[in-house]
Amino acid sequence: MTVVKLGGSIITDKGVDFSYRDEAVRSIGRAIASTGEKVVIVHGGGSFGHPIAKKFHLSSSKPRRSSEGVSETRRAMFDLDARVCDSLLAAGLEPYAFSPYPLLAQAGRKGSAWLRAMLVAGLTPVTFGDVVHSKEGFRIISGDTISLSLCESLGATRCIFVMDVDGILDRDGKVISTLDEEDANRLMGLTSSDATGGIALKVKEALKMAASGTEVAFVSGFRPRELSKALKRVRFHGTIVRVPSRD
Ligand code: ATP
Ligand code: IP8
Repeated sequence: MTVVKLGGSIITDKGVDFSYRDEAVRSIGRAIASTGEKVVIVHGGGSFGHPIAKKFHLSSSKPRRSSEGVSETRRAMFDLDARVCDSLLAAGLEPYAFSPYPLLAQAGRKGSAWLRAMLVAGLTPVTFGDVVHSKEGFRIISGDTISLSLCESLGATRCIFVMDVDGILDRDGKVISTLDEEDANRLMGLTSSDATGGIALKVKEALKMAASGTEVAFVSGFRPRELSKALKRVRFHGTIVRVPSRD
């Protein structure tokens, strides 16, 4: 079972508010469908969720007492989710959209039994970065963090992060084919203007996944053939994460 995180950078143009990339998501959907792999899809906020979250000062790092902007941000995410599901349906998948909140509130493998049942029935569960509430207030939970939780609760073999670039890039813009801890530490210092921490959060969550035994890959959604290869676990153009062995 594989968790696929569709980054906001591939499903939308993050430089243009509310710009959805239908054809890119369809070709990603076709690539997934052609492999026959069991996949849970998580998508990010891109140019739908992030600009609204930013407008209302909602973020993953600082919870806010006020509920201002919560409905608007979720509205944008549900709008984006409907578009993603339409594209996946057109690509031959049977998406089953759900809000991640109840699943996150019910941690552990037991809480995800229904999700497993959906996979067995041939559906493709689809969820997304969301706004959640805890005793400190409202905050954004990134699709990257949700992907980590899902990998843990489902015991996923793999997580594939799909973005608008070919993988994790070095200082010269070249793809790092195998990301080690040193590369990761450097990237974790990078800042981002979006609501959830950009590439730094992604790498942080990827390292946690890899440390608990999930294979992690980064690939471009503009190269659906490479995504198919990553799903089939054959050599692909992109990045894999290597963590030092504990012995
Ligand atoms: P969203 O958070 O909206 O779901 P996403 O998951 O696609 O989007 P981003 O947070 O936008 O992820 O991070 C991916 C972006 O980070 C890429 O579009 C790329 O331009 C940028 N980036 C910055 N530094 C790097 C790097 N060293 N390697 C790869 N991408 C990088
Ligand atoms: O784009 C953020 O999820 P991400 C979701 O995966 C919202 O970090 C609501 C902005």
